Amino acid sequence: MKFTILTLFPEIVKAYFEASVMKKAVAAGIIEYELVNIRDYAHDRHHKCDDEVFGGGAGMLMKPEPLDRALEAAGSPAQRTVYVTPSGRLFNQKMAEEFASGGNLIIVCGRYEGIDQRIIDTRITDEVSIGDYVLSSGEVAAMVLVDAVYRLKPGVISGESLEEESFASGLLEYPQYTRPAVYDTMRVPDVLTSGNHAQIARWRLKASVAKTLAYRPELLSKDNLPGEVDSLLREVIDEGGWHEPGTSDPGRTDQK
Ligand code: 6GU
Repeated sequence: MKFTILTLFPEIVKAYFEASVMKKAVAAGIIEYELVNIRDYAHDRHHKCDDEVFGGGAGMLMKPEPLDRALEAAGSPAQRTVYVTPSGRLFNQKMAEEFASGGNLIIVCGRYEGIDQRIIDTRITDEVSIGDYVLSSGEVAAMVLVDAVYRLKPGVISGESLEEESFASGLLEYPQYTRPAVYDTMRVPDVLTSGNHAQIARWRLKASVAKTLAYRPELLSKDNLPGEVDSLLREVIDEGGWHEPGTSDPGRTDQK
């Protein structure tokens, strides 16, 4: 799968593709990428890419001509072309899965107040926002989108890891612990060191339910949840719910 990123600041995005898990996926040929500097398609003497907004108002907009030429060269709109913008459709795991199972992606990063609507009308297939907050530009949002998508491609991450994580089951992921079993007087819950796999699975599901109830209660009304969720939810509520970070923890042996 190839990601073509159109940006005025390719250097922001470059480091992301050249490190860690992404670097390995590129070396393995699972992922290809191309960073296109939109400014290379601005043909005037000053390589101008922005201009004032018709109708007035603060801020500048990205001009249509350089973007249009850069997108034409990249293969848009025949190829799926995403514009990352706070006024787009809210990104989620389901969209990440859909992008991952589709073809190559072109991603446009906006700067300033955004891009000319005529480019959206003619070249953009998807407008995507990564959340209800405003970023200074699209590069970070583009990296969020790419990251959520590429890790779902076969061979990047183990299938088991993908199945266990938050959202795969419709619930937030349960707490996890590694050695030492007692750290600074805090004990790992006994059940996790018991070797009883049925009890461990139950503890994890219950902890997932408790955490989801505390942080994302709206997720509990979905109808794709594991069958035991209802009864575990009742237990969680009876027992007082989730312990927030920094408050008393059932694994602790003291009250520090
Ligand atoms: Cl995709 N871009 C920008 N600039 N800000 C955002 C966003 C995208 N998603 C949420 N905030």
